[in-house]
Amino acid sequence: MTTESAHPTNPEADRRDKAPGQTSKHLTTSQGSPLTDTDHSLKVGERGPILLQDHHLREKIMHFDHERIPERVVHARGAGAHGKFVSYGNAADFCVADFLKPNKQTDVFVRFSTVAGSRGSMDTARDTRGFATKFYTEEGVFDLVGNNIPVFFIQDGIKFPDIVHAVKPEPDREIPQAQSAHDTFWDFVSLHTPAQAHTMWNMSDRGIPRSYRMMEGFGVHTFRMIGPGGKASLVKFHWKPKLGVHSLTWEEAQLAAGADPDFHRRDLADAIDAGAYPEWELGVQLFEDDGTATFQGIDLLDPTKFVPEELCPVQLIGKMVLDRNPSNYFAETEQVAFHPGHLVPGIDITDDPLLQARLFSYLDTQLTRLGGPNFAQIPINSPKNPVNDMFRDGYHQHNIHEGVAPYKPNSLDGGCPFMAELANGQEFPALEYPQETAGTKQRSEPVSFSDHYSQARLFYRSLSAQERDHIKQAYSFELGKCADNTIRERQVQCLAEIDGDLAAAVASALGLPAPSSQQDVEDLPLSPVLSQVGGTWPVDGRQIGIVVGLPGYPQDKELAEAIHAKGMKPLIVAPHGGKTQSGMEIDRTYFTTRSIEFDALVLAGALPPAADAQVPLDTKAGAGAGAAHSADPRVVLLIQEAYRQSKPILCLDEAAYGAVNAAGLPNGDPGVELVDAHALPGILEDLVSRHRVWGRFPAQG
Ligand code: HDE
Repeated sequence: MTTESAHPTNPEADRRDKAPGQTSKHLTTSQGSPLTDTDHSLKVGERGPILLQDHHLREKIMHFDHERIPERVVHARGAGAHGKFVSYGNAADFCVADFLKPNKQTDVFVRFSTVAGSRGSMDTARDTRGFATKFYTEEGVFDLVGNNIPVFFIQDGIKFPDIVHAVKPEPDREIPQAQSAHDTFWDFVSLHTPAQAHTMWNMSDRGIPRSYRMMEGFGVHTFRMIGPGGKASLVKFHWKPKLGVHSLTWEEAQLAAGADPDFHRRDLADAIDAGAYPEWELGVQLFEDDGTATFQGIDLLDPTKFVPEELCPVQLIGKMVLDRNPSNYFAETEQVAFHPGHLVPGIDITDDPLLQARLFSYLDTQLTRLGGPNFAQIPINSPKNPVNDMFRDGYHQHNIHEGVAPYKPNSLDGGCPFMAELANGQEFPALEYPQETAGTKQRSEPVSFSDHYSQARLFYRSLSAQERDHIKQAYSFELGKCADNTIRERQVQCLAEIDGDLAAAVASALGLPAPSSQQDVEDLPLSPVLSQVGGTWPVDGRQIGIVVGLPGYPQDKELAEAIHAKGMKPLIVAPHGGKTQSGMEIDRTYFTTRSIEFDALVLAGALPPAADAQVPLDTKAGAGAGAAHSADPRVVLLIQEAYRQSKPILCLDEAAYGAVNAAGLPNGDPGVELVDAHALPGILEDLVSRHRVWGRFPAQG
């Protein structure tokens, strides 16, 4: 077999040829026999029939017929990336895990996902997002399988099939896909009120993230960390995104669902390709393990509760950077198998009844999904440290084990493998913390799990007026899609327990009477840190549409370079494809573009109607109806949408400002400005760093 390069000018193709399963320079059967024709089946004469003896045909079709595996029951739609985690070292004070030692670097693979939709559903559904991280540590794999929302729908794992059946498409017609806006979901959550806090987060802007790169992550459950000397602490895990928490508007989410269903998947891959590597810091909230599993009245074993950062600050213990896209979606992102029980010495579980049920589910589901018990041998799941597990045989066994005694104790294999010992003869810390447990077997829940509303109220009231408006709209939309009036009324009653003003606004949108609260819900101190409004964040990889007419804006090259120098990604939008007069590649045309692609618009020069600005050729041309003919109606639509989505719109000259006038925007609104070309990059950076022009619309409530 030769090893010389088959593709001297194409190293990528060369690399692929050397991947397992691609080592031959020419096409072969799966058994390695050379193939000279894969275009014609073996027939009697030119016009058939086909012969059963055509092995290549049968093998090719057989393999194709079995290319699919069952999608995940939940979290089926996802996107992944490889990266590195570097520990700051400060966690070594309370956790003996090796990967948390100072400056230790660990490979990671992360998979982000939506929960409800099928594998082919749109990315921008209103939903919780999964945030699952696999750390390939030297002491084995540690999986942190969390979400972008710190609270969960249910308190006990036995309710998981109920909530998932309720949110999935209704079973008679299998609609709607990837949406909670339907009767069965609201039926369940309005009856099973522990779900109200999570539902409130879903209806907030957190339910429609702008990007996976701009989401927080949470371990949700309380975990236990074991420190030096065996001292235990309780912890809650947090991921803090470098780019801040940022969300779509509902209009953007809906537009993207049609115009670019791969919106988040593309954003993640593009950012990594462009070198704008997504970053998060890992943090923990640390609580004393005093046997009560309670912190300031919050039951730490109740996964529908979170601990506000104002009460217990997050200590940052390391940084994760995602710097490599997967080479093959199926092999890596689809086959990766996370498990909350994949733990390393120093990190243990607690008695959270949701977490405990998960420990069963994630092994069990792989038997069906990955076809047997050997899924840990699939490369993406394999630990990167040496393994010696004494498990044998089973479907898809790839290892050729040696020895005759895969049992313990044995003498025939010399007693191997031995129990784990550290180099200095000390034992590894035990995987399990020696916790005393006693009690009566019973099916019940503690009284501390019975408050279902106070944290939903705390979350809602901690947000800005604009964010609260979005929540009112989200409930009005979702419940407006329910057909059963009893369900709507019951949910609006739940809202009345949370906030009277919210309940009244949603009731009015639905044409229902505003209910009054029937319970005495506690007013907890607010947590302003929950709001997305008010901060400034790096602008890395944010997309700026530079809209030009043709032949183009004379300084478009300098402008694009200046925007790029600030870390943002300029995209030239012009009437048709090709290049502008200065030689700039045109990235989008008026025909192909949509507002969701941009975080801000720069309008350069006059933007008159292009030749194809006709409704029969481009329906978007009809959307600007009524606008003056001084600007292309597709550009007018772009401006109007960007305006509603509270994005900056900067004009480089009076001619460009004409398009703003044609769009009917009020003069002098925040973030709609005529600016000098030299000042533009700085002004743009400042506006984009605030995520949105929050002051554009007066808040309703
Ligand atoms: Fe999961 N969950 N889950 N879950 N979950 C799965 O495991 C399950 C729960 C979460 O990108 C499945 O391998 C039960 C909480 C993420 O591959 C399945 C219960 C949280 C992912 C499963 C829960 C999560 C999953 C589907 C209640 C947030 C995607 C395929 C006891 C802390 C991981 C698979 C990925 C995936 C079951 C509760 C997050 C069916 C039974 C709480 C991020 O095993």
